Amino acid sequence: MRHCSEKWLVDCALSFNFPAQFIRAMTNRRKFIKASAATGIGLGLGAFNRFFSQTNDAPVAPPVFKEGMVLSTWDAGIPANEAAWKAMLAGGNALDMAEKGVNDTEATLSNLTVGLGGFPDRDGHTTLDACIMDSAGNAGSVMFLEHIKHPASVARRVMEKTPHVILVGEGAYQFAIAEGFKHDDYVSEESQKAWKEWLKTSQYKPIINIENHDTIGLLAMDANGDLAGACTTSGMAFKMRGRVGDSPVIGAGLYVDNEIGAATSSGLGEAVIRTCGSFLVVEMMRLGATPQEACEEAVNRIKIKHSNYKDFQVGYLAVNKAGEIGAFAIHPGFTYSLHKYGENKVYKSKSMLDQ
Ligand code: SD4
Repeated sequence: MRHCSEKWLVDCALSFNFPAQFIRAMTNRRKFIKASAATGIGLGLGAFNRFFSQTNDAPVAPPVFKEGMVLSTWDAGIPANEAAWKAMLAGGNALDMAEKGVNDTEATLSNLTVGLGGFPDRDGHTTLDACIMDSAGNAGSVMFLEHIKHPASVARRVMEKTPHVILVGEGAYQFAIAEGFKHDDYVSEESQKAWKEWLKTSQYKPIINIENHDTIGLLAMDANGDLAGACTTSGMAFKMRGRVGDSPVIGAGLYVDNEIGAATSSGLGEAVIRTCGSFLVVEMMRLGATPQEACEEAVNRIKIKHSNYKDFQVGYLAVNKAGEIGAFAIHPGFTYSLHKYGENKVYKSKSMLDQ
């Protein structure tokens, strides 16, 4: 059995470019775990303990949260959380909760960032991206899908009924129709009007927290403590035709590992894709970070890799198996909705630029 010395840990962390405060936290945690293993405590550190279960440290069983909870992006997450909760009360598992939750947002045609009411691309067409992951690590995704009301449900069918993970464009549409989804020609007057206004300058520049920020990433934990997630969007307003952001990209806009936790994102997808954001958050939790620390590190990674990071917004949400959550964004203004302990409320995320 290999023993991980503290020096080995620090060397690894340095080679992964972890910030100093994280390395400190990691080594402190290790000391804490050694002490807590002796006394039988170790709350909130299940993932870390599992990481070190190959060492001489005694593993401590993770305190899995089993009361059910839902965490989703922005204020628009409130009705989605409610729908997810209903799915759980009706006997659904985490995957059903995730799908039904985001379906509610997709059906809200006044939402200008999700579903068929979403802002169009620069050619005037609304194109939809979505993905879903279950607690077994299965994943499904659709990208650049048009005329289908519930892309997240199509993503679930891709996951459950095909040998693939991703279907795009025409192929995704054909698959949806073959699966019984209806062609829908809905066009939002409001988003068409905004597009015509945009055409006057044709300037593609995300406006932080203002231009379409209601993409829904939803993380669900059922009464068994199992995790699943879904993310669905019409993407950045007035994007180039064919552009796909982070939301349907497994590991970018969403990642679920039922052993550890789950994460999702909203904001400028390109920055999230470049840094494998949601995967990074989950992997940081695997190494012992709290969900909050993990979200902060993912935002920090964006800062390190983007000299223009002040010009755009990205926000992350995360949950671990203990039901602890994290939320962090580049700018103030990122909000999230949390359904836990019988309450469904909006909270303001902390952010890098108001610290
Ligand atoms: C994208 N991340 O397509 C999405 C946009 C978004 O709230 O999150 N808007 O890049």
